[in-house]
Amino acid sequence: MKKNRGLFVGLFVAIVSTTHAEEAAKNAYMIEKFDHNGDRVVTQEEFLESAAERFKTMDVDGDHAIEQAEFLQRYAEHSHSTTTDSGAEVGQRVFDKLDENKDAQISEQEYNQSRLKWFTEADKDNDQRIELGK
Ligand SMILES: [Ca+2]
Ligand SMILES: [Ca+2]
Ligand SMILES: [Ca+2]
Repeated sequence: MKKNRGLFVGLFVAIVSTTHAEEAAKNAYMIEKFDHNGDRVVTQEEFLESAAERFKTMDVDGDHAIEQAEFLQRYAEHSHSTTTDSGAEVGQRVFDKLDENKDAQISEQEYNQSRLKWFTEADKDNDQRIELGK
């Protein structure tokens, strides 16, 4: 992963991170992950559907909140240790970002909000669809 090669590379990537190629790669990733019906377009509906599924899988005890332990457990299972950071540290950072009101759990609302933000950022032409090159 290029962003882990060090500070200078990280800085460089930060500066050029809005290049077209990177945007396209991001969209391709989202399409690969979230396009359920295979039309190479991710609609907001498809996106939120998989967000809801994901939330349910992570919410092991079914109380409609992802506690820190649930999250880190899940994160550790799915992250591969290709970075210099330990999976737990990265997981903790992601958790802190998602847990907006800092009550040590991620509510469905917090989760959906962050997903929606991600979607909106990727949806450059603002038509509620993620497509390649747009
Ligand atoms: Ca689709
Ligand atoms: Ca829970
Ligand atoms: Ca919270």
